[in-house]
Amino acid sequence: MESLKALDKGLVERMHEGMLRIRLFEETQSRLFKAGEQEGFTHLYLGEEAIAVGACLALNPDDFITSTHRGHGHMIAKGGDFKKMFAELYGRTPGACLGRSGSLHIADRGIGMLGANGLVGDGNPIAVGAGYSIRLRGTKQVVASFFGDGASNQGTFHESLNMAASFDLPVVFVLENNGMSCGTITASVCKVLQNLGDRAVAYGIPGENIDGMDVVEVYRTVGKAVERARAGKGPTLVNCQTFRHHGHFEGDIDVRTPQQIKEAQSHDAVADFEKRMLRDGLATEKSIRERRERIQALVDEAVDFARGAPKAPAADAMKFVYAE
Ligand SMILES: Cc1ncc(C[n+]2csc(CCOP(=O)(O)OP(=O)(O)O)c2C)c(N)n1
Repeated sequence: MESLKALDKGLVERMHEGMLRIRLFEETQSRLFKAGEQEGFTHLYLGEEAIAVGACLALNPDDFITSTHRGHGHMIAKGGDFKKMFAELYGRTPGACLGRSGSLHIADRGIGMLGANGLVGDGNPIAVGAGYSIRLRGTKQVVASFFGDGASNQGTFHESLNMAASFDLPVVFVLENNGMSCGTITASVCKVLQNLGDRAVAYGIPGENIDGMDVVEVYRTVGKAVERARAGKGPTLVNCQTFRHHGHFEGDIDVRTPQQIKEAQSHDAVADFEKRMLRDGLATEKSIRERRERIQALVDEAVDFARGAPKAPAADAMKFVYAE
């Protein structure tokens, strides 16, 4: 793999830090959820870390993202706060959405995270709306919309890309192509799975097909698309090939064979990046271990905070449903 030496050392460290933040948060979340500590569902981002981190490092703090049912990774990469996130997953009042959303609709407008989404494919029209608001307000912001290969077969994909392209809106469509849509192997319902970026041709916009396991490739490709969007030249579609390490949600019956799961888990964006850092003299075993320990301590502190926080009161459930 390409040397990391040509990159700024600080950038390499932010890439590693970002992916580890997601990895350790999600591994912990997997354990807690399976132990029955939280209600509802949780869909993990494990394995796909390089996409959220590479894409969000190409954004500015005041840019926006829209997310999916697998949204924790996106939120962390955009600067999400562990305490607010775990409190949300536990349904507690200091949560990012006051404990009302749980995992599936977690959002934080303060960092430009417009929301995870229980409806597959519905982040894209929200991103187009945000892009339109940027146009109306005359700012130089950009929106990155994350969505899956399953979502790319929804009608909202066509409507969103067509509208964003027609109006040259500042949106980057980041397709996370893990080849699965719940228990459906997407290749069985889609003939162009490996090259979903080619669908951009239908909208007259650039399309890319890249290795979503390489944080550097994601950063560069999304970076180019962000620059184009910021310059008023319109949207880009970036298809990132990736692997999800766990089942569709925690506790489901993974339809993949043990062999397929092993194969998926053998592709590891974090471990590969660490090997490159060691090879290129940008980290030592010790510095990697210390970074892991530091981040894990922050995760554990956030879990303790969430466990000890008050539950969102059921009597308030209807509050904030309508703007007052
Ligand atoms: C509109 C809608 N249809 C169906 C579902 C059920 N569902 C939840 S996740 C999912 C698969 C999504 O696959 P993909 O977009 O590839 O994302 P991934 O889970 O692979 O990250 C489906 C069909 C839903 N939540 N919303």
